[in-house]
Amino acid sequence: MNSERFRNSFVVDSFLSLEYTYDESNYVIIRYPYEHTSSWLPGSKLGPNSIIEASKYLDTFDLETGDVPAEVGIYTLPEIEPKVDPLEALKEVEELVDGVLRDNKVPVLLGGEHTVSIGAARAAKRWGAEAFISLDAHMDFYESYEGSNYSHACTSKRISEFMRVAVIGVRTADWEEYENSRGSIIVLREELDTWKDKLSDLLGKRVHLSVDLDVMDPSVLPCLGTPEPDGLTWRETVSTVKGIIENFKVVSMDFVEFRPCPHMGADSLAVAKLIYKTIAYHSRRRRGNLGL
Ligand SMILES: [Mn+2]
Repeated sequence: MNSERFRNSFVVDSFLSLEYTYDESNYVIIRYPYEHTSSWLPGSKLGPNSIIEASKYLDTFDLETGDVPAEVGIYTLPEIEPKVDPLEALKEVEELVDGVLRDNKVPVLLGGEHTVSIGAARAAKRWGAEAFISLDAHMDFYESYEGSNYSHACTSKRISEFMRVAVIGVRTADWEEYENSRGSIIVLREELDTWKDKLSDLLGKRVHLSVDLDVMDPSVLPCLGTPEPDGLTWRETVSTVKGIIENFKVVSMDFVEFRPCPHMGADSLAVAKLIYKTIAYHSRRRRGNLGL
């Protein structure tokens, strides 16, 4: 579907300003700035374009891997105006992610709020993903929140109804969430070093990776929608993502809940760099024929 819609087009307003066509690319950035249930500080709808803008100032050479990961081809889909109704929005996200997977490419979804991950996880499941691995300060295990079953605070709960869920980096929860998370894997922030043990029965499986950027400490990303102290450092976040890429078959991924600070570039650049590093690790594993 996507290849027909976007064949031979390229987007100047693209990640790293790359001009690969859709057909030439192995990774596809999907911007879906859905934001309708933010409970505290709004602005995550501004996240995707702020990330794209900052990405233009990244070096394409990756010092750590010695690669130019951009050479795998990264295509940025034209901007999409999200649907207002959550069910319609999730359906649209599911179709977009599914279309990219059908074309044998890796979807990289940029939210918007965490709700969009539900659509991505549904599509990933169609392509064999058995688990949803989320990095998040919050459990997102509410049955319903502020009158909505599709609030950002219900994401893990909704997904747990059709797929295994693991949330890494948790440092706050309501009692209801704590109860609802029984049967899922929760790795508290202070247990970060043990995440691989806690996820041991899922190792090697096909998964969807979701990064709620509030997993990071507010000193790194100060303007999050729902900031929470004692977060992961930049280095802890990158190394955890790297570990997940190396120990699972990540079929699709998303980066959500980033709310850029006005007049600040460091935060958007940090997120853009995290995404680029993730693609670097993933493409290296993919090239190594490790079954992705
Ligand atoms: Mn969160």
